[in-house]
Amino acid sequence: MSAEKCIFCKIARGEIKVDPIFENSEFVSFRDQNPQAPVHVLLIPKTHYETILDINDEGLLGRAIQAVQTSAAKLGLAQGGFRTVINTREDGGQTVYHVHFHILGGRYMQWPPG
Ligand code: DGP
Repeated sequence: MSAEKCIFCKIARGEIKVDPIFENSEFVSFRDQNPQAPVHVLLIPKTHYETILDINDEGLLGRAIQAVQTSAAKLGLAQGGFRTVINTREDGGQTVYHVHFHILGGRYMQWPPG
């Protein structure tokens, strides 16, 4: 999927409007359209990487975790906790090929996931 047509690139460029939970020059987080928990937010880098296997910026994942921390705090999840998930390729259940962190909370998360 090219960055031109990628749905999350369109969100990153502001071509598709979302109500951001957190946004800076590098990341934006917004609510998942198909929530799997009372709180379900996606954090994306604005740069297009299909999967985490394609990330060549070694600092990006650390900065992404900082953006997850800020998003979770804004969502009121920091104290009770939450789950962060990155699905990768087919067996990982990835459907949108632009790297994204799921932030799931508002209920107890079972383990193992399905
Ligand atoms: P994954 O299966 O890990 O690739 O998750 C993709 C998620 O993205 C899925 O939970 C649904 C969500 N999603 C797909 N398209 C859109 C969209 O246009 N807007 C929003 N808010 N979420 C989307």
